Amino acid sequence: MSGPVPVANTLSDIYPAAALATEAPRWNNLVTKFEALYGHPASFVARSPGRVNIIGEHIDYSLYSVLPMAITADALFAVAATPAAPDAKTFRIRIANVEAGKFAAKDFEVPVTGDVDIDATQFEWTNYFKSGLRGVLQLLRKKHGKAFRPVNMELLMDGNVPVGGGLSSSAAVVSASSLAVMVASGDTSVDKKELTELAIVSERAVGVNSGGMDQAASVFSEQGAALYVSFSPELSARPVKFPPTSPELCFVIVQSFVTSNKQVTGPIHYNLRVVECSMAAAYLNAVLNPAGVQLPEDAGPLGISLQGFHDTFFRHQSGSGAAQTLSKEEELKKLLAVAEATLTQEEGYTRDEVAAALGITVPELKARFMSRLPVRAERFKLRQRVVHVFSEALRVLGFLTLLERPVHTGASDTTGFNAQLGELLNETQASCRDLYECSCAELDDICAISRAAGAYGARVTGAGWGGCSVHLVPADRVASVTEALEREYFSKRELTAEQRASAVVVSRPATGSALYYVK
Ligand code: NG1
Ligand code: MG
Repeated sequence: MSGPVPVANTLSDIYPAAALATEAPRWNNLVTKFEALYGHPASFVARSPGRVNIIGEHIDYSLYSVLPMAITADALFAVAATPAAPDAKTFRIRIANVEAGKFAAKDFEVPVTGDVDIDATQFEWTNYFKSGLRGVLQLLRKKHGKAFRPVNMELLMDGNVPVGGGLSSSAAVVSASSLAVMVASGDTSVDKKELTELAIVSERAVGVNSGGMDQAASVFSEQGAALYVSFSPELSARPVKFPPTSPELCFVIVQSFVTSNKQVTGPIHYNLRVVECSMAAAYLNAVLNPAGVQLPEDAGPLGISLQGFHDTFFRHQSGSGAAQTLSKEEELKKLLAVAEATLTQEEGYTRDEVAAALGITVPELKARFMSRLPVRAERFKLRQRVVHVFSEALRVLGFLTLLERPVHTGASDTTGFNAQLGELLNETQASCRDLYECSCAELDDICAISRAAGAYGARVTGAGWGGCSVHLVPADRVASVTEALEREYFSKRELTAEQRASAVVVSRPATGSALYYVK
């Protein structure tokens, strides 16, 4: 389902009816402020939303399918472009934020043939824009060669995805920035797949070995549907509608207000998990596949993935005569058993042990897995990580099957359909807590409080170690879940009024990236 990013004619092409009362003034403010700031109107607005992941956590970078949905909160860029002088050595970017007090306007020149300077060690609000800009320039130079001339751009941003809360404000900004720069540069029909791939690579350039779920969800999502995103054999996405259920199912997003910043904790959390999964793929390949088999180079952040091992493993199995076609579920179940029998060390594996299994030296191991971004660990818990990945990939398939072939169709939930969806979420939470170790005490508490107050299921969403959680709640229990969280969690923390207001949000699946031409 690729194709160009849609052009919206009215805001109701983008937002659900309930959101229009707040979105219309927000957009008016954006274009009015643009004109006041730059002295002429914007020509278009590029928009990309945040996302919440429903199920499929920490498996995108192992190239297993995931099921996120876009939320209404988004990043908007109002844009005007003018051609740079034909002999100009640089072009000029002026960028500002509607929250001028919080984010200072920036004005910078970029060499027409050179690169965009980004200091990833500095927290600078324009870094994500710059990473999008850099990615687009590289792409357009590759596409059009010398014929490509960058343009001067004026931009005004308005973003309302909470930052650092697990809702992917970063992917929203990078996707919207990339879209803005593409269109400003004259590529007005932007292919969704191209935009997603661009945003994935651009975001990796600012210090996180991320998978591609956030950008795919931000770009491809459709209103009223979750998005089934696959990364292998190539990036693809399709909307999956939620069947009508009674009671109606609500997605409730709850903030823990525990901040976990990947730029800071990457070496012991996120980036370390990416390294562990890639090492596990290499380890399983070395131990289980015939001697000499190399894992294929793929779109995983470190170039090999558990999905790559998965494919080679079954290719060699069927090659050995035991040809038998297994469903995806059966393959994953088999891999789960094989991995548990192979990776027996609960305490983890040292560098020496992994290197020995791969038949390489420790310096070679470091160069291959730990040179791109630093990680800190004495032991790599390959068994726990792999068991999480294979079982989580199975849960995604289970969830998808439930949605696409719901047993329940009647007016009341007699078959326990909602409860089955919820149970899968709860299993994910247990796996994230015990095997992947990406939850935290506060998130565990939040999930327990919510379930006790009537949620079908609750779990950490996004990278974890803080941030957000997602809850599947029957409409008639949203109030009691909210009250319980207020009483047992939020009232015990010191929160600002702004934090209180965003602590619990009921979210409906929203639209992905869009363009709007200012009339
Ligand atoms: P967050 O931190 O919620 O944006 C991150 C990754 C995803 C995915 C999830 C875990 C980035 C930009 N995104 O999401 O690709 O791996 O963690 O499922 O790092
Ligand atoms: Mg992010």
